[in-house]
Amino acid sequence: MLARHSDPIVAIATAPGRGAVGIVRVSGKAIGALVRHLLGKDLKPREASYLPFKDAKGAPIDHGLALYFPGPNSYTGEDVLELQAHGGSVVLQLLLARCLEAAQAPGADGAPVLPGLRLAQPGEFTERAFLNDKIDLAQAEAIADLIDASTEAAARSASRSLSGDFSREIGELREALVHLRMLVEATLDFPEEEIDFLQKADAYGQLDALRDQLGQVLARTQQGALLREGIKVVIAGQPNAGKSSLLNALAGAELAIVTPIAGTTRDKVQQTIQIDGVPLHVIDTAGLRDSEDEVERIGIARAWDEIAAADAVLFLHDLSRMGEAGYVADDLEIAHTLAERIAPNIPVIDLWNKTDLAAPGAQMQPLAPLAGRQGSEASLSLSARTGDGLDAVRQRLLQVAGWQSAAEGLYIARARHVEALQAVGAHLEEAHAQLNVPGPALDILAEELRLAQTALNSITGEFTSDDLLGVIFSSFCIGK
Ligand SMILES: Nc1nc2c(ncn2[C@@H]2O[C@H](COP(=O)(O)OP(=O)(O)OP(=O)(O)O)[C@@H](O)[C@H]2O)c(=O)[nH]1
Ligand SMILES: [Mg+2]
Repeated sequence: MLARHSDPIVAIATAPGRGAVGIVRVSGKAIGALVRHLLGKDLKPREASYLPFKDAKGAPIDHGLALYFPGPNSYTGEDVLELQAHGGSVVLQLLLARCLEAAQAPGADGAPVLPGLRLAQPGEFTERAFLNDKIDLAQAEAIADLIDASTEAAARSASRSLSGDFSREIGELREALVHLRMLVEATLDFPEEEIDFLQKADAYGQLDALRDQLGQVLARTQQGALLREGIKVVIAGQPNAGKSSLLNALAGAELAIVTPIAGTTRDKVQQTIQIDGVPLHVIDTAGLRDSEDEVERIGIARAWDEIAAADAVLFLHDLSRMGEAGYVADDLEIAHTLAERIAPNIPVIDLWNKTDLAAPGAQMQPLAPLAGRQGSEASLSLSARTGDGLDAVRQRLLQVAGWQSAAEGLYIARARHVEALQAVGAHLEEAHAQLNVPGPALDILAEELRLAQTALNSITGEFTSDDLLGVIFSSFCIGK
């Protein structure tokens, strides 16, 4: 543990601004002396006391409630003091300064009351809770996700992860893995009985069951990560196809400028929308064409950059112009470039816009260079102007994002968790391959299983590097 992990810390725990109540929170290994110095008496554990909060000269800064939670029965696992005052920024700043000052004041023995008390860094209270085994790393992340949740589905799922649903599934996987490792390690010690022993103990069946179980957890974790992180959807197509109109229709607001002038959009316009609680980061881009205009050319280059980084592309066509040979040829050229520039696993959804203007029987054929790609299965038509067909677009987006349904019992997860589970899967596949050749190399098998466990452990934070902890906790708000 680093030295900074043992300093006593203090912070304003409530959001900045005006509020009925504001909280200053202190955490440290032994803060009883600070409590006495600040409040003039000892506090009963976990009982609210209504008191004046006085400055160094004895004049009250405010009156409020003080709560004392001696460790380990506290949020951080250390002694925690909470001062609940009125929620004004000046009052809380004064209280915070008073705590820091009181900590430096000489106590009965002449030494400072609470040496080393300092302002907490973002997430440091929760980091303490993790380091003191109050919660694991996945639960700590769920606290941040609960605070950041922007939809009911995200909040409920974060709450489930926080209460340990996700960690429990990881724990069950770990148990099964440890059991299998014990078998293999034991066999290593008695090589003459090797294969027989593994067969009798059904190591094969255990590994298969473990792979199945991992597959299910991975599928649920991917749903949880989708709920938290969403996907990036780029709207692309020729000028005037109605890209900006589509963004506005999806967002339900006039975000991007719409005009009949081809080349209206230059810079990208981005908006996060929610469909079924899944966040979709939708980006409207400049219409794709050969242009002499310097500004438009830069806009088009940016559009291609966005397309290259998309998780899904909405390729918009103008139904009212499908009769123009030149228009169709240009669409085909864009389709060729799209097929070249984006990975084959990125879905491209063809959308035929302006159904309200379309000639009856207008062509809606998927473009050949993109045929066979996910998203191109069936054509979709809509009118960004009237909103006709928009729901089907939303459903198709959810489908290509891989969203199953707003199933009950979903827990929130992060891309980091998905990657860790995929690494576990890769090691289990290696182990499976080893076990299924004649005369398996048991030491390689054992090593693959060990690596699988290391990857699994990184989710809940056993043996996680300090760098990773820094990244995770620095994204919290101060005072949490
Ligand atoms: N009738 C009809 N007109 C539409 C529809 N969608 C867009 N338009 C019109 O088409 C014109 C171009 O729309 P935009 O949304 O600006 O098109 P864009 O693809 O963003 O164009 P650029 O920004 O120039 O690339 C505007 O006059 C829109 O009102 C539709 O579904 N029906
Ligand atoms: Mg536009």
